[in-house]
Amino acid sequence: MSRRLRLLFTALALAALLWLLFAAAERALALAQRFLALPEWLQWTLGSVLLVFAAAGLSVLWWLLRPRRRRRPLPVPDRSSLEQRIGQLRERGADTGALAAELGELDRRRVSARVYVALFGEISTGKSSLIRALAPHAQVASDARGGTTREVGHYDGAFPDGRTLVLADVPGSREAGGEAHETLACEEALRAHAVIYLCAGDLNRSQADELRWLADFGKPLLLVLNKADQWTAVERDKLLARLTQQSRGIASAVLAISAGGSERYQRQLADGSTESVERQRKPAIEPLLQALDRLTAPGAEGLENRRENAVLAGLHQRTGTLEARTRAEEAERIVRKYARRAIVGALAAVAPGSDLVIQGVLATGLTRALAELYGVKVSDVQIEDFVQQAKLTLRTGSSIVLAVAGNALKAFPGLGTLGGGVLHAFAYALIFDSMGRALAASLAERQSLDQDDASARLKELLADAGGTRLRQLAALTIDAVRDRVD
Ligand SMILES: Nc1nc2c(ncn2[C@@H]2O[C@H](COP(=O)(O)OP(=O)(O)OP(=O)(O)O)[C@@H](O)[C@H]2O)c(=O)[nH]1
Ligand SMILES: [Mg+2]
Repeated sequence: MSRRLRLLFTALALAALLWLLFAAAERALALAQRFLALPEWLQWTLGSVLLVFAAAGLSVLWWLLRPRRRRRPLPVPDRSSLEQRIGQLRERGADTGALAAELGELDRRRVSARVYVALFGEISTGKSSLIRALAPHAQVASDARGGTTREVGHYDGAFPDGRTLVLADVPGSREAGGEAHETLACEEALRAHAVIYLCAGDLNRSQADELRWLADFGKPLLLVLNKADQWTAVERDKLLARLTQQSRGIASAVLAISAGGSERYQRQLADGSTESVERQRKPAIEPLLQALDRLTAPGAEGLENRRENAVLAGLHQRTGTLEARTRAEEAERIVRKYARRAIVGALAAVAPGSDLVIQGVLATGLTRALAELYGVKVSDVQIEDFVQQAKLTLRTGSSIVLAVAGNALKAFPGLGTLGGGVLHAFAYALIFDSMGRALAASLAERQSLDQDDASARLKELLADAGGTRLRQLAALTIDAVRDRVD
């Protein structure tokens, strides 16, 4: 229902409710004198009726105004801008091999003009067993132990009418410690024209999330309840009804099948002994074949656009992640460079107060370098303001910095042996490292030079005496001092 229409309904409902309340009030006033004269049971009845009316009005209002989650389509970049971003990353030394390979696979599949269908679902839901049922000649391993499938496998399948398709078996999700396998499965699902989402019961929260994730990429989806042989007809229908409700607006069809799988039973032998035998259950997948036939009816060409969009949207996210990581690594290099310069500057400053001058210049340089890295335009005035504010923060926080530096001298004995001025130099290393990290984090998140946000982060970092960071800074200080002595 559109928002305007909902507002109109709300207004009408409100007017009706008001009218009801006024009418009731007026009536109540008019009846007030007579009301007192009425017997008590009649007074109660009248009151109850009014209450019921008010409750009904409120529930209608709630139904009209209740919050609804709207699906927003994921951003799909155009191919050339994506290639440009990947090229820039390559120039900056990032490993873009996987992203380029994904683009290559996108083209390869388009040219092959074959329909790709990926199976997807939690471990042990019967994906590999279903592959075996759909492609009887495929050599696929299936096992009661979760996490049997470790990589993506492709198998040739065929519809009863002879139309062919490529089936992708993927590792199951939600395996403890199986994040890398899960990523493989997700990427393969995006590359397919359609996805069969397998479950073996009601959807839990993470399964519902997965299904929604696939739908957000515009994947044509079938939600398939496998192992239907384990349920009675009544139970199965109840489960299907629940799954239909859980996947409304997401799955093209919801159906139940038995992929088969294997079962063990005890066989009686002629000599009276028994042996355990494994046999394949007979698959019952007719409804799936029909639904899949309908879903893939447009053919590879007809489904290609949606597939390409999903792959590009996935690549957009992966490229974004790599961009953020590459930038963060570059930011760290910049921060380390300036922290080192600050140490050297602090050791070199002899005239009282001259270190402040040097450090002011360095702070300006650090701010400018980081802003440039994050592509944030900042004026000289903004930088000057920020450095001034950072100095203010440091003035109030200098006792904390000196305390941390003092502790570091004790904790890292190498520092203490270097003699005078080292405490001072280490304090500056800590200040510049904190300032750089605070600024980088703020620029990455806000895409602007937000002084308050960066200062708040700086305060936090100055007081954070985390072990590894201090150890790195101690090593940096020791290096810088030794270099100076040599
Ligand atoms: N009862 C019953 N069991 C089934 C059915 N299909 C598969 N199974 C059993 O379910 C278990 C897991 O089957 P797999 O095909 O290995 O499941 P998978 O989803 O590929 O598992 P992973 O590769 O670990 O993600 C096996 O013990 C199968 O025998 C079915 O239709 N009914
Ligand atoms: Mg498997």
